[in-house]
Amino acid sequence: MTTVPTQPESVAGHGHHDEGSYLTPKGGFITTIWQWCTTIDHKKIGVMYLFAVLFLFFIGGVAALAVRMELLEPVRVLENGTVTGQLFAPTEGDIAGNNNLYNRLFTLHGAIMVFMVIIPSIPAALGNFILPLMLGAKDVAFPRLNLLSWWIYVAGSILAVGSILMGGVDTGWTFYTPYSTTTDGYFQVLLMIGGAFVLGFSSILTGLNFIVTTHKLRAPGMGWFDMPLMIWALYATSIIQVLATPVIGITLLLLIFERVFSVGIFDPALGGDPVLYQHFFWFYSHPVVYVMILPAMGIISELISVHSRKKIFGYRAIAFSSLGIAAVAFLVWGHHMFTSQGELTAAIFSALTFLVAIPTAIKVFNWIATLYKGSIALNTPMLYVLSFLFLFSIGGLTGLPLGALATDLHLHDSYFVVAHFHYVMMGGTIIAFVGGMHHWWPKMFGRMYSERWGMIGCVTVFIGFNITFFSQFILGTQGMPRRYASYVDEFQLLHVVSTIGSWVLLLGFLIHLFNFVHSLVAGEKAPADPWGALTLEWETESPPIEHNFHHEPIVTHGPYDFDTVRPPNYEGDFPMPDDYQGPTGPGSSEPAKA
Ligand code: HEM
Ligand SMILES: [Cu+2]
Repeated sequence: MTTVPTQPESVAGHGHHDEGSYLTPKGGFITTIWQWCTTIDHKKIGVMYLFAVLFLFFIGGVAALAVRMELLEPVRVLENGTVTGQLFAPTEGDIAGNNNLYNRLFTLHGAIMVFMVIIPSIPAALGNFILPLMLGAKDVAFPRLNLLSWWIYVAGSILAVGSILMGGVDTGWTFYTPYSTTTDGYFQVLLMIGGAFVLGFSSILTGLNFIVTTHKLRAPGMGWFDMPLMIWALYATSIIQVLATPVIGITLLLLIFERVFSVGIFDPALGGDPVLYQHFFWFYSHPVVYVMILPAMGIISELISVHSRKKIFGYRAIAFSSLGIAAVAFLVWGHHMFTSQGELTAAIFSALTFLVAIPTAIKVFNWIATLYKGSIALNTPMLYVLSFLFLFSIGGLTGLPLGALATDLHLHDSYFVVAHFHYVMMGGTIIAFVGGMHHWWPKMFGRMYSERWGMIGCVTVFIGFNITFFSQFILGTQGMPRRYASYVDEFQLLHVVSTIGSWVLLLGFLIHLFNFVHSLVAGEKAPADPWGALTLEWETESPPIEHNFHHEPIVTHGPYDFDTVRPPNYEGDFPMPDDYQGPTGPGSSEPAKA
């Protein structure tokens, strides 16, 4: 297994290496809290996002577990009149009440996971921490704006969670009209939509900040093609955030106007058009699925190269395919509405949808080519990379039958769609996020986690995930519709399987939670560069000092030049296969055999 040495004093710079760390409190408890709340340090803002995202992931997860519990048994009315299989009935046998609460729970789950967890998880939490460090910068371009983004995120989340406390919303995370303008729960819907509206600004401002930071604050010597691929991915993501998010902002505003002032925009009863809402919504929400997946792909590019100690295969192809995905993302929104548009339109959207496969496949093939003959480390980040490759491929490939008109007519609004988007959003984004958390954890908190428990957690999550969601592909093809609290008896077996899977998933995440908490309390001190990585964030100590670097770093090599450059701060000894040709760490006199 990997042995990790403690940090040498020379790297720490100032004797004891906690000194000057951005985490060191400067004052009493209250002062420290206040300093965190008003900090313009991108690292602290990233850490605050991280904990907020994890907290909301917990709330959204509890809702998901409740939804799965309800589906353990179909609602049955027995001959003597008793009703079985309802988890949420407010009074015995109240089927409508049961379904009502069920609708609220899956809406809560979807809205929290999409708007408050997956969208900010990688860019706002990890990205905020990593982006300036990777660029060799002291901070983002607009640190105060960054603090504002954070507080806007908090405000939006409070509005949305407030709507839940007031009784919740039953529209689904897509807020489709005319239902969302007519359903009861006037204030709850307004609060939830208002929350999503406010959250959008946080997203836009973070995107803007990252774009300017990438243009202006790269370390001397770092040209565009010397940037780590994570930066390319965050850059492409930011472009989508800036361009697409205003559309959802305006759409939600129109929805609020319609609800409050009865302006006829989407409601046919008022002279509006409900399909117009779907166009607006997906014009944002399709590009946004790439806001979710592009940064995940950035993480995979970093992790796969570092943990197989191999130069990334096809650097430019990966960088440009990020931009390609960002461009195509804006042309395919109509594939969410094949059943509510004309045939020619649908055929055009279908054809455009298949274009996405090209840049996506380019990335997957490049990653696999990177692994080929690499010195693959068996550790938690690498296990997450492999999980991602497997799960995301299934997710992406099942997008094809959904993008093809003939098959989508059958699969639309079925559990197949639910399984598809969980494979891409959770199997893709969340898996990469958790993998990235392990990779950068030592940098963020200066402590190592237990590699063994990390791997056990990863395997548990992987197994639980597939049990939970693969069964849903089958359910969908058999005709199980999404968003129903009950079903015909034939579907029960697969629903039971899926629910059991959700418990295994829970176990996996709990293992990670305990591992991280244990690391914070008693973890081994992390060295500056525990993995032998070459990007700039590993050149400062772990955790970084307040201003990131003692001296402005100067870039003299590419981010993945493992065949020619020895990571300067790397002291460890990875197990290498016999034919490994790269560096073996500093101090080795043997020249790299390229
Ligand atoms: C890689 C190629 C992909 C293709 C071809 C594709 C295609 C599709 C299609 C056609 C639908 C609509 C299905 C229907 O409702 O009948 C769909 C739904 C969906 N996809 Fe994908 N997809 C891809 C990747 C992704 C990725 C990367 C994500 C997110 C990270 C994603 C997230 C979603 C979501 C959230 C929905 C359902 C939204 C809803 O109705 O609630 N997809 N996909
Ligand atoms: Cu889409």
